[in-house]
Amino acid sequence: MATSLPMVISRNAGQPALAAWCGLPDPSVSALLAREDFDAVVLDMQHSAVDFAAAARAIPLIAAAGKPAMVRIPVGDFATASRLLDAGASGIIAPMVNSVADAIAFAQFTKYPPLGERSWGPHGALAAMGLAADAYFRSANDITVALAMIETREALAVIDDILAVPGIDGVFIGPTDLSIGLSGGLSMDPTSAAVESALDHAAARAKAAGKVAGIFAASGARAAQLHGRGFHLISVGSDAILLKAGAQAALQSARSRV
Ligand code: 3PY
Ligand code: MG
Repeated sequence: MATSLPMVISRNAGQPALAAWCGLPDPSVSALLAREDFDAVVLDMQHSAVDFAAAARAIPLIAAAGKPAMVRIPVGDFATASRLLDAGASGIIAPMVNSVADAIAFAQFTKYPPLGERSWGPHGALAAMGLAADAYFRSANDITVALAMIETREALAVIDDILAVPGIDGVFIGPTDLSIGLSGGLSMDPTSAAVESALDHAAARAKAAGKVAGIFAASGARAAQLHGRGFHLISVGSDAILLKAGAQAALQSARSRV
């Protein structure tokens, strides 16, 4: 059976799972990063050119590397969440889940009854997960995760209620949007004091609910700062950030005199 996020989290025994974050649409990019020492790979359909076809091609390549393939969907696009799970995604990250109603709608599309109303048709999931239909049907609600993004003042105010929604497996903090919301639109600073205290609060509430806490980190250094603060899943930069940093480092050494 393919590795699921709950398996990775339990295997890591307290150490956060580190995820690659991919917005470059060619599946070869996420397949390449899946072969590095990341614990999971996230495909971002909210703020990138990754569309459903690109995600559906990337998911089996990530699964073949033994890593859970997670996808961040566009805002409110819960029907696409179902299709991505059918394609073999191990988990869905839904941006801007700002109310209990949003969380319930998200769970409806990502969980089979009795938790939700996901419709049967896992065309790629059986191969990606290495499971027979019956085994996938029986385990899907447990091995695939629905993570609600907490990235507004409204969401933060009802985080306990969002975490309490059956079928919601955890939260994923978007620190940049959160900084915009918490400052009333005055600043964008994902490491502001207000965000720091909000993310500690969010991790503590997820722990109290016995659910997953995830967060986006813009760099390895930021991921290291977040280490040990209660997060089970931390994304590390992005494919574009890593590519740019690699290019800059290579050119710097090529131009340095030895
Ligand atoms: C945010 O920081 O708002 C995010 O959504 C991370 O990608
Ligand atoms: Mg965001």
